[in-house]
Amino acid sequence: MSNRRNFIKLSALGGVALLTQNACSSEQTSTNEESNIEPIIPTSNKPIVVSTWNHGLDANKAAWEILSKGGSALDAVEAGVRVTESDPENMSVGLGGLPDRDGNVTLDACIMDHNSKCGAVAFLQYIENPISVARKVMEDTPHVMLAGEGALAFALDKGFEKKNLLTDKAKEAWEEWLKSSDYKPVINSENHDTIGMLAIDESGKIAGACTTSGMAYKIHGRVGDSPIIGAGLFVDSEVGSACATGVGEAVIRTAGSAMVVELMRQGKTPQEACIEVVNRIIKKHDSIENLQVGFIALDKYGNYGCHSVYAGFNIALRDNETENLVDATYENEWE
Ligand code: SD4
Repeated sequence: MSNRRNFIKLSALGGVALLTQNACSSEQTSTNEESNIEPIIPTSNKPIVVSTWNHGLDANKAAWEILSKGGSALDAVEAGVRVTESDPENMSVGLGGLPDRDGNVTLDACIMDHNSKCGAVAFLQYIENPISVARKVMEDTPHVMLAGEGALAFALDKGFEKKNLLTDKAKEAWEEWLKSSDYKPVINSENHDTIGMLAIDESGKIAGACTTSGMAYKIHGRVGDSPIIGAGLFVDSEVGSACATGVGEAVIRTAGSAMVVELMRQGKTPQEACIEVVNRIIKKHDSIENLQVGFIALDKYGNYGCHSVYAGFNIALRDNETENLVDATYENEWE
């Protein structure tokens, strides 16, 4: 394992961050074995929104529009990730997402609020904004998840438009892939991926959302972690929230996001909790070749952390002081 990091340095990411445990930064390094992390100081940094990858910057803008006017975290995360879903240039979420190996764009999404209410859709086709369908599942049904054709029928019944989500660019990429049809789903070595978003609003309420087109060229019907409450996303207002990006199978095996939140409940900082779950994932796999997974955690005070198996993961942060990208700490460099 190359470039293993050995300590955490806290650094200032704006005035408020000086007082918090926000431990991700390009200059910061970490491991779960040794750390000099200090106790959490409840700064109540709110409102705040954090989301995965570069595309999180635009998504955060939409979320901030709502948060900065006193709107709810739930509305903010839905509006935020819808931006990424509707961006045809983004090839890993919503419209323009890379298809499965048979050429179908199939989408997974979930949303969760401060009351532990949640909704999800899995293996949904033809709907540009699956996060909004997930919210309808949460609000208009007694259920948590709808999948496949049933989810599509529900969405159409709720007035969502049916449309072709396979853009020319994604189709060309798929046709190129078909030439080899090499079934080796590799994700995350590039700097764009699933969007997971966590927010706290002015009133202190927490919500999260997660949405993806999943692994490119996957087997038709494959569902990842992103629509699974506890895997791709988890919110518990007593503690905080977490979301995941990367190889969904590895996240599901460790109940990743729920585990991050539980570790925070036991007293770990958001950063320590992310590091611990990343290391559990590493430990449980014989090989971590191409096994990128990254977590973001946000505690109820607005302290955040982020950590990944490999370098390259970053998060977008927006609060009253800051609007920027923050590099996650990590365990390994790509070979
Ligand atoms: C999945 N976790 O479907 C999602 C996709 C992702 O990096 O985040 N890819 O497994």
